[in-house]
Amino acid sequence: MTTAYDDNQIGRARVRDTPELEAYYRELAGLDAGALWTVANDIEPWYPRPKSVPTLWAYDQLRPLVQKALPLVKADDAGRRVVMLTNPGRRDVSAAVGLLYTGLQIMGPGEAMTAHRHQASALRFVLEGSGAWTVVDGQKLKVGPRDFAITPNGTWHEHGNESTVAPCIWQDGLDIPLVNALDAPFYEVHPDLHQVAGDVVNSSVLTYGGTLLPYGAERWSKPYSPLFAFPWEPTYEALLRLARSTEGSPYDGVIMEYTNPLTGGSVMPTMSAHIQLLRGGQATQAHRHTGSVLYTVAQGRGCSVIAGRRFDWQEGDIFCVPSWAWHEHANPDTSENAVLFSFNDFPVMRSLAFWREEAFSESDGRQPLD
Ligand code: 1HN
Repeated sequence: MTTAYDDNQIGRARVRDTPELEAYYRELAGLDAGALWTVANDIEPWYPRPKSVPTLWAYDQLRPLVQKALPLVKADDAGRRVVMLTNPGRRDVSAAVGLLYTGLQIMGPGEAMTAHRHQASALRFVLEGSGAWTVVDGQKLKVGPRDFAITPNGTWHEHGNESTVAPCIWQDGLDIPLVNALDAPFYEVHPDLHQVAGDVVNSSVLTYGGTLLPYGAERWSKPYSPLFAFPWEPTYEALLRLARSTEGSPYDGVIMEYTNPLTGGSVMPTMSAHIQLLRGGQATQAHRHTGSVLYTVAQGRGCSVIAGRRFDWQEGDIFCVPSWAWHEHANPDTSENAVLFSFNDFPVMRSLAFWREEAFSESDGRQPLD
């Protein structure tokens, strides 16, 4: 009898090697060819088998090492002074999970980085420091702790830290491994090394950051959000308001997507981001879906069970959920909300029609290992 996911059945490749076949495979290899049935079950698994493994990067361990980079390398020599987070299964492509890259960038007081642009899209989530600024396509933005900002594909960007005393650390998220996997990377240094920024700081927040749109907004025709920054205070307030009106999702708690205000869609074509609140004492149900997610603990503490492994987290920690991994979150502290920021490749999954999701529904409530 065949069971589900058994490769020893009609419809799957089940050719046994013989000396004759092995000689044949060598002949094919000599012509840069091969027999599909030797790899078919590996390249077409029954369901996603990501190389990425669930991983947590503890901020209290990484922070001193990120700070150590400040005197060790000059920003101008490094380009960007970043400690990247590499998934043990994805070191070959510098991914933190799936085809997503993330890292912690530190800028010393008064530092400024030169401008460049690339095919990859980038996003930032600020972890500490109050002096960070960035110029995205000529627009100066000032960002503080827990603010979220985007640097869409192809936009010139540069940044710095105007504090006179404290460094700034922010998390970068990029789709670089995706762009590289598709052989589509481009990179340019700004011819003048810096952009000429407009006079109005945070102009996109002033223009598009409310619940109303400016007249004529439909003339924006770029494939990304015209709103480049999402300050923390209104974001958290929106989350608390939603929490007053709904129970939220059984899998994600009270969750909101940062969106392009003109379309309601993701802020950039390849990556989207969420903010979610887990109420004190809340434990979500497990589910899984295609698409990779990187979570950053914005506030509070809690734990997640990912593919059968438990990860305890607190503010500043970053952890990943690989595609199709069962996951559930809990905030056991009954007196405090826990808030998770996350970004993902869902727009890619959706636009390519790869999106699938499934609720975990075993009566014993324990996650299987895959
Ligand atoms: C990049 O452009 C930045 O602009 C940060 O701050 C991290 C990682 C890989 C490639 C480009 C930035 C990056 C990056």
